[in-house]
Amino acid sequence: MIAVIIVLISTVGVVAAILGAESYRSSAYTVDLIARAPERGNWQPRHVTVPVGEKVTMRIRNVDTVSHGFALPAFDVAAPEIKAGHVKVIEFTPDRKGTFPFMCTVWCSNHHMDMTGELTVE
Ligand SMILES: [Cu+2]
Repeated sequence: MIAVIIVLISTVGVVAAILGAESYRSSAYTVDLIARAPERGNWQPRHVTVPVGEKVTMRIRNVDTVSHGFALPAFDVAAPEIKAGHVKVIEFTPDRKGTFPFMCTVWCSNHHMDMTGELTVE
């Protein structure tokens, strides 16, 4: 019993250490973005604020039943197709302040054109 507990504790320790190292490595600035067609919730959040000059890691999770795409033209970054249930990670460093649109690039529903959001760099 004690041996089991010791094994369990050391396993948890290793996992925690890996997770810790992982979050440290992408510590610059991480944004989690959920993709859904407008009638099912749209981008979540629709407004993202990041600091200028910092590397941004964006994790885009498509929790929908259809494919979506992501484009942030101002900084020339995109994830052309994110299939249902998939996650794409993109990285970029915004070098100027302002508010810039991002949008879905896959025709995902009749409301596809409303699948937009804004990135504010400050
Ligand atoms: Cu879409």
